[in-house]
Amino acid sequence: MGKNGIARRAVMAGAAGLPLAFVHRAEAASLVFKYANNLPLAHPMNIRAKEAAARIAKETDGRVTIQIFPNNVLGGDTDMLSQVRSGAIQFFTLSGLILATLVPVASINGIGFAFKDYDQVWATMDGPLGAYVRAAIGKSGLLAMDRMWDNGYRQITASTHPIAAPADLHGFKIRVPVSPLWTSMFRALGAAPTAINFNEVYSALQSHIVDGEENPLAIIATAKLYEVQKYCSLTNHMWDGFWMLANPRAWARLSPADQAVVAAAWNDAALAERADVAKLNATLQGELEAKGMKFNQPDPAAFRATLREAGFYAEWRAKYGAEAWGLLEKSVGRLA
Ligand code: X2X
Repeated sequence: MGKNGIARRAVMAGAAGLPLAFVHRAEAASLVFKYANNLPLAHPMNIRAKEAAARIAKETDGRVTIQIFPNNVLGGDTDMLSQVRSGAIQFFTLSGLILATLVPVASINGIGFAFKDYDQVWATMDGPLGAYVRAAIGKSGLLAMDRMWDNGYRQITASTHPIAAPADLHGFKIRVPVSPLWTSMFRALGAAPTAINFNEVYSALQSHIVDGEENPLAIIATAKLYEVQKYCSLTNHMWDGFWMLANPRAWARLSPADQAVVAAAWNDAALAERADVAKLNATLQGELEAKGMKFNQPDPAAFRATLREAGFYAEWRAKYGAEAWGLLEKSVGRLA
């Protein structure tokens, strides 16, 4: 009998007889969870996630191993959303706006020009509106950790011209992420948006399938979008953040104590990442200018007025419903 035969017999005997050593090993075996995301390794999200993974391994005595799959190596966002729902991946950070393809209210933080500053953002998303959205995510069959991770205030980049006023957006071929809110907002501003997952953005810009896109400075820098974009207009047109999503069946395989360790590690990492991104966004303009990007700072009032006149706020208030909209306005003041 060859080596394979012996190995097969050993496995079968183990399964049937369950000798003590075998059971012991099985109990000690680490649960290996995949965490996937859409951002480059250099982005603070991946830096802090790596630290969290090390903390989780240490504080669970090796019972939980997190493998990180950055930079869309497991697919685009809409694909990874299917994977975390099916359990093919166990953790996934996703923009609330894209998650809205499954949980409609999750895009509410992206309403145009809603948040005056970061203090207002975090008071809202760590407060009642965040809890409301998390509950909706829970009902949809996914689990969201308490703390959102910062993506940031979004800015418009272009290869063709700076965006200084709403008229500069007329007919502008702009990539937006896959999300009804994004498409609706840029249509209301008069642009011609195309929904494209982030893993295809660089090449779409390079080949001029679109002339522009919009993202926070930390992404424009770490994903090297400055290589294929000339202008950056500091529109701050919406705030975007990521929910750390877990597959609930995978989560249920953890003991309550290990769940607490994993949740604390992800939530603390989110807080550290928020500070990193805020710092980066304050300093990156100079770096991007040195790489050749031209910056301008438009007055947001005209963009807001265009959205209002197009019925954008009224339309989305009706979509989200009075309760969610009320929670948002309680934090940020009247929008429509
Ligand atoms: O797709 C984008 O533009 C990104 C990376 O900002 C999001 O995750 C929404």
